Amino acid sequence: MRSLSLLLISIVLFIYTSIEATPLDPSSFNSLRLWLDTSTIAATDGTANSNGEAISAWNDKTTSGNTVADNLTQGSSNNRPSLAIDAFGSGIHGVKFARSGDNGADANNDFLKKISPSYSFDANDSYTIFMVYQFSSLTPSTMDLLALQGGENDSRPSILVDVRSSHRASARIRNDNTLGGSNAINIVDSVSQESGSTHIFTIRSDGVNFSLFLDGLLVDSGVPNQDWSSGPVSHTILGGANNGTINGTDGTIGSVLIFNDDLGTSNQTGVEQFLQAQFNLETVPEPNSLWLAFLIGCVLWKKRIGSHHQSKF
Ligand SMILES: [Ca+2]
Ligand SMILES: [Ca+2]
Ligand SMILES: [Ca+2]
Repeated sequence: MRSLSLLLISIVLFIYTSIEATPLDPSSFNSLRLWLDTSTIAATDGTANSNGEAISAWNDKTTSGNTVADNLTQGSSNNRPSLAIDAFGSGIHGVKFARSGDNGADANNDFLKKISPSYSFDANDSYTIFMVYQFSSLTPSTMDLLALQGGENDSRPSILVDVRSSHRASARIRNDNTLGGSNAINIVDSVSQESGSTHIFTIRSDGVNFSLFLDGLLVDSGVPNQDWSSGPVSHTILGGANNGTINGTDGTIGSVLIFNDDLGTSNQTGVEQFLQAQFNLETVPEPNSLWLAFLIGCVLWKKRIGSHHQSKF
């Protein structure tokens, strides 16, 4: 009986060590197209070193695969976001976006953008997007954190990572219609979030459907991509949509990663664990953790049966 228990424990340990995903450095993937990292925030004065100073660019850190520097920039002072020193822990800074008129902000939404970057997506393309976002204490209405648009205005196709109706995470794919076209908008099921909390948003598309994950947990899947008849998504805007003028963000962004393929579950978890470690976040669950729990349960049950038999004799 004891040897059987030891065998089961050995099997569990073997399976555990073989399924435990290790953090994967995003730069190890050739499909990485954009990496806005906490280390590449560029202050207007040339040195990102004081809280609240204006950010004129967030530089692309991609060093493998596509090495084109698709830096997002902002030339207008009233539209520049600000440096949030130690937003995610000691030495881990973020970019704080203010929404027009909120919290004493000026009348201009803060945003960063890149027109016609080296990557673009069409309706039947695969892609994977990660984003680290910290909710503000504000209770906002609709905010578009990341807009990959077909043009600078709202009447073109978009992939949106956004927050709707007070701290609810969502993602949308929109076709050529404007916001008013109700059947043109796919809203992935939302999950309420606490103010001040930090989360990893992940969107994965296999070229047919897209899925939204929050902190590694699936929120919704099987949402069809739209038919972008007017051309691919080709503009990247952080902090608002429609060239940054609407649905402004009020919160802090720590990282944005865009890959031009579907990373798959295992690699997705690895990148999420990388971000979790970098930004001092809660553990991203293993996809096979339920199996592990089941196997541990089997061992405990087996041991209980064993001790029951012993007391009987
Ligand atoms: Ca400075
Ligand atoms: Ca790049
Ligand atoms: Ca502003």
